[in-house]
Amino acid sequence: MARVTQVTIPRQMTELISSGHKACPGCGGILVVRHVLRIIGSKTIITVPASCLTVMEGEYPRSAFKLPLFHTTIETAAAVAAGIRAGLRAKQQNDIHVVAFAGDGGTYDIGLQALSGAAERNEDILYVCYDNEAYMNTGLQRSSSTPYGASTSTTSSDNFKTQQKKDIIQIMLAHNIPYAATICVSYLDDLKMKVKKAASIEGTRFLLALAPCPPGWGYSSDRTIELGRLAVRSRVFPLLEAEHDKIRLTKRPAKIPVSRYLSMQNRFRHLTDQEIARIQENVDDKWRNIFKAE
Ligand SMILES: Cc1ncc(C[n+]2csc(CCOP(=O)(O)OP(=O)(O)O)c2C)c(N)n1
Ligand code: SF4
Ligand SMILES: [Mg+2]
Repeated sequence: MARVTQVTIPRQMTELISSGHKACPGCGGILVVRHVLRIIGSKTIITVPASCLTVMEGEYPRSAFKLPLFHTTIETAAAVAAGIRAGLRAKQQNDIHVVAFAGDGGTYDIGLQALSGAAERNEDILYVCYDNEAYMNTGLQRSSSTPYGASTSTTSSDNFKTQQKKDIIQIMLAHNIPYAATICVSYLDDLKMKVKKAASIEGTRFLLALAPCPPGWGYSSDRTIELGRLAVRSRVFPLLEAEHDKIRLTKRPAKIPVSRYLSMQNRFRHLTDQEIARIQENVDDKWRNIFKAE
């Protein structure tokens, strides 16, 4: 199938989301969508399951998105994207990107079955999870992406989450998909390289994007980019890519303590030094065991 490998972005098309969208100030999620679309370009159809992103787009007949967008049920972003691809194939329109943008609740939890089915069939779609680590649109409930120690509206500070964040990258790689990567809007060169690569590959491609959320995580809205950097530098959110099952780090930052990342967010402010040390240990173990790095 013909693929767009050289991504050229005509000047008037660079912004595919208009100002006047309804994201909160400092929303990391809308920045993910904005930058991915700027690189992918306007020959794109997107699916969006129930999430904050549904609200960000605006209510019918208005839309802040300058391309075709299908709102789906929260379970079906990947299935609908696969259906759109099948329709395009039937019409021999093979030069159009089909992209699903879904939250962590719609990816790690409620939409996992459809995503797994699409990945197992190696459907020709790009799936982007903007991960704000909770069900934000419905009032900050815990998801299986919420990290250990975080308080949410369903895990209060005196009863915080005690399970680890689910490793969705490993789950996706178990499907033997051709490409998976993590991205962060604080590292745009890295993001651009990965989105371009994902756009050039056929089959199911999965991008996990860290999406800091000022009201949900409890920090000032002007610090989103800084927080993304701290997530990467503290090694809480490793920037990596995997072609089939070969994982490689795309950044090896000099290590800073996880406490610098955690202390900027109210959702972790109840943690004791002992709990923070435990989180540090988990991060260190992961780097040692998976990335073979100290
Ligand atoms: C089956 C089902 N359960 C619950 C809901 C209610 N609901 C709508 S949006 C949403 C939050 C989705 O969270 P996430 O996917 O993480 O996106 P975010 O809101 O954080 O951007 C929920 C629970 C729904 N629409 N369908
Ligand atoms: S609640 Fe969080 S994810 Fe939702 S629009 Fe606001 S900043 Fe973005
Ligand atoms: Mg979420």
